[in-house]
Amino acid sequence: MKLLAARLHHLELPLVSPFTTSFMTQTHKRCFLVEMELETTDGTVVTGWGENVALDRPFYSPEHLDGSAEVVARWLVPELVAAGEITAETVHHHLRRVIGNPMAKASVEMAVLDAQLRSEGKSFASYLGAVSSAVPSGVSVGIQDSVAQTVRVVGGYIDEGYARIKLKIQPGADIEHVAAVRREFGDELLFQVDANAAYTLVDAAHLRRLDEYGLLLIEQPLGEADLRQHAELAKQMSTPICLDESIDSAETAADAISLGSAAVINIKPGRVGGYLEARRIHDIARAHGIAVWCGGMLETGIGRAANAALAALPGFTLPGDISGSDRFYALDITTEPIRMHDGVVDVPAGPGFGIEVDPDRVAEFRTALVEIQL
Ligand code: OSB
Ligand code: MG
Repeated sequence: MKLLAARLHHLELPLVSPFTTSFMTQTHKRCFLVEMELETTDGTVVTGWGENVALDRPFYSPEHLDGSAEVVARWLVPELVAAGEITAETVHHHLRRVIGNPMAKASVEMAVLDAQLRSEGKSFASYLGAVSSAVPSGVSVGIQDSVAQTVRVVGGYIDEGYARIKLKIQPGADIEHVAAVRREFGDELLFQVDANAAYTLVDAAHLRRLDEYGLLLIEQPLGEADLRQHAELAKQMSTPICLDESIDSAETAADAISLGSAAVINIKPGRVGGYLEARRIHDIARAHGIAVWCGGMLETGIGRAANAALAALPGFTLPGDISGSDRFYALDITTEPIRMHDGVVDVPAGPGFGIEVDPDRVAEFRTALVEIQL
C-alpha cells in the first residue's frame, strides 16, 4: 500500500466522573485520531483509523499528547512516505530511526493496519489468531476520597457486572481501602491494585501487608526503571508483581522475565509501540509461563475494539481493563459504543478493528483537524 493522505483529529471528551491515579486527576480525555488514506496495489483507496493514547501530561510515561502529535506529523508520516510501498507489518521497521515515542508509532501502525485489514475484508481478531469471541471485562477504579466512597464505587461496578476490580492505590490510600473492599465483597471477588510507581523499595514491609487480602496482583509498585528493585520486592511479598510502565518493548519484557521482576505483564499496545509488538510480548510471556492481560488508556471505541481483539489471544489469561465505553464516556465516537454485558466485551468481527467511526461525533468533540502535508 501507498500513503495518500494523513490527518489528525484532535479530540476532547468529558469523562463521566473524574479519574484519579497516584500521578494525576483527569476530568477530560484529550487524544487524537490518525485517519489515513492508502492506495492498495490494485489501485483501491482505503481508509484506516488509529488512536493515540498519550496522556496530555508526561506523568505516566515520557510521551505526552502534543509531543506525540508533532512526532507523528513531523517524523513518522514522512518516514512512511519515503518508504513508498508499506504494509502494517513493515511500519515498525520503517519507523526505526525514531527513538522512543511508542504511542506515536502505535497510532500510525494502527491506521495502516486498519486500512490493510479493511481492504482484505478481514477482522483484526482473525488476523491476530484470536481464540475467543468475547473477553472478560475488568474495570479500573480511581483513588477515592474515603474508604466508604471506595466501597460505594466498587459496589456500583460489581452491580453492573464487571468481572474484575482493579483499584488504584497510593501511600495513604492503600491498605484500609483494600481491606474494606475485601471485607465488603468477599474472597471470591477478582481484585487487584495498581500503584502507578508510587512506592519505593523502602516501603516493602508496608506493601507486604497487602499479602493477606488475596489480590490477583499488584501492578507497578515501584519506578518504571526499577527492574532490579521489582525483582527484590518480589522476593519479599507473596502477591504477584505485575509490570505496566516498566515494559516498553519486547526487549524489556524479556529482561523483566529473566530478572524475575514480573510474574505478570500488563500489555498496553500504545506503551509498547503498537499491536504487533504487543503480540510479540504476548508470545514471549506465554513461552515463559508469564500471565498477561490487556491494559487500558481510557481509549475511545477504536482502541477499545482493538484491545478486545488482542485480549482474545490465548495467553491473555487474566481479565483486562477493557470496560464498556460508558465507564468513561457518555458518548463515544464510534457508531456503536463498546458494551460490557454479563462481565464480558464481545470481540468485534467486522473488517479492520470492526467498528465504524461516527463523523458527527468526531466533529462534536474535535478541537482541531490537522491535514499533514505529504
Ligand atoms: O496504569 O493502567 C494504568 C489509565 C491511564 C494511565 C495509566 C493507567 C490507566 C488505567 C485506566 O488504569 C485503564 C482503563 O483505560 O480502563
Ligand atoms: Mg497501570
